[in-house]
Amino acid sequence: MSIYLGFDASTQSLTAIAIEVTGSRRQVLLERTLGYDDALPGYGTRHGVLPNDDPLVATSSPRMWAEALDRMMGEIASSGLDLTRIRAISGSAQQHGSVYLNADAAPVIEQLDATRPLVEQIDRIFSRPDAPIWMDASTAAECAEITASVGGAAALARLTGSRAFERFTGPQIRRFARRDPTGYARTERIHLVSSFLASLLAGHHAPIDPGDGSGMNLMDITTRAWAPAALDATAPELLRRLPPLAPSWAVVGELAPYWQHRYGFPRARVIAWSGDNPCSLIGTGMVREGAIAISLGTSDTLFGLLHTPRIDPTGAGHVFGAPTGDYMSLVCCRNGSLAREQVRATFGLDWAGFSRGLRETPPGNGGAIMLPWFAPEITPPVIEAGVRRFALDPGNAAANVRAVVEAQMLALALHSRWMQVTVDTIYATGGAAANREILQVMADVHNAEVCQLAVGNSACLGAALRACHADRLADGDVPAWEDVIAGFVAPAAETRVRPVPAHVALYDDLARVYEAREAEALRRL
Ligand code: ADP
Ligand code: XUL
Repeated sequence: MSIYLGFDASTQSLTAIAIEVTGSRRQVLLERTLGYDDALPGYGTRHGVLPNDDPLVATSSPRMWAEALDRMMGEIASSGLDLTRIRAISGSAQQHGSVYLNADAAPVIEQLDATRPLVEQIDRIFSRPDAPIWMDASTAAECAEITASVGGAAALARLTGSRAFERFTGPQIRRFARRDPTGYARTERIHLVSSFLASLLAGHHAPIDPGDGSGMNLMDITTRAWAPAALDATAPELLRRLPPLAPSWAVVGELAPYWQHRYGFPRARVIAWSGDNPCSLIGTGMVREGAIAISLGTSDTLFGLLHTPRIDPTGAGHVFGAPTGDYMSLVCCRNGSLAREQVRATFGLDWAGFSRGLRETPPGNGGAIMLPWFAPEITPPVIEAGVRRFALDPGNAAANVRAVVEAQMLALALHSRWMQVTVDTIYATGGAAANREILQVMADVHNAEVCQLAVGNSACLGAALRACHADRLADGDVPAWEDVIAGFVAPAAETRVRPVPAHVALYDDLARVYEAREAEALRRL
């Protein structure tokens, strides 16, 4: 029996999934989540983000992520799972966030003392105490400078797969190098969240995979190598500070002695970690072109696999590397779960009450529309937050519930048109995919059946499946992705939500109105 372990270090929590793969016998053996705010309150995060007076700034704590990993490994060790059967471990992490390490990092993580907690030992390895994360919107100036330096937004998108985005790692590095030149000078290695956590597991600096590397505005999307023009436009002597790029199935090394001696883990293979969306691509079974998945996590994302890169001419979407070696298209809206939660909190509702609001209001909301920019938005780009309401009574709970969900689904549909995929089925994942009323709006807006998956945390499952794939490859087998995901990535048939033709027609019209409202609001910004 072989066991594979996957982690997902997402914005708000760390999840672990252990899967068993023995021939056709495939099952999830363990699934655990640790929410940062509640499990590690000493860091003072809210929804996984450190408090900051500037609404454009969003950072988190790399120490907290490390402590969460240490604690989760301890929990897995005492869960009764047969650790000796673990063959490989991989992970998924929120994308774009960056961790800045000094010259002490390499020797410290190589010689971790198994008698002391991890977090006590890594205190002095950071050249910057916090890590900017994907919710940060403070780098507009750096984006403009990088764009100008590489010859414009279209040129940067052709080179790296995306125009410059505030949350992408390159603009974040530029801001750090400029605001804290001493800290930058002391920085020996800049990791993504994914490669940082992989490094802690392996006991040495891990590489970055093309799935997460393409979220930096630094990687040549076609050659999957660092792009010199982008590096030069970003910060001095950047190349030597970046980890190498390696395929998503690269074996980083063996689990470091710390984990073996402290918790009794075996010398399992550590496989390169990737971003949560690339991992979700695997965990939702999007291993063929022509299907899409929508993840309703902290961010709302829509993505699908591409065999050849296709750049969004409107500049809203991204092309990333896929962990299969192909590409993936992606649209990301920041005002996802936290916007839904804000409406819920305003009216004192629980999720049942939120769903009731959707059931009690007609599709189309009687013409009421919301532009749900509770926080700065990524798609479409809105730096100054502010919710807009059109014919929508701000005091009407049910109408506001419907308005936020309809707006989110219409925005995802509108800004994914460039992908040119006609879908008949959408796989829904992420925390809010548990909500059937939300999925009904998704089905009606996209005119597609919506399925939930048996394993809800597709990013974490995708990481475990990638560990299995890479382990088999390293043994000389060349497994087909369909075979890797078989038995795990199955739509739960009873959860299928079908579009209602009358609602589809209505949303067709509403989409045009929404598009016009959005365009008008963007013009006024
Ligand atoms: P992430 O992986 O980005 O941390 P998750 O995919 O775990 O996020 O989703 C967490 C979110 O799921 C919570 O912030 C919450 O708003 C949302 N959620 C959980 N249950 C429901 C529900 N029944 N209806 C709508 N949203 C829900
Ligand atoms: C994708 C993005 C988010 C984060 C957090 O580009 O910014 O989806 O990966 O989940």
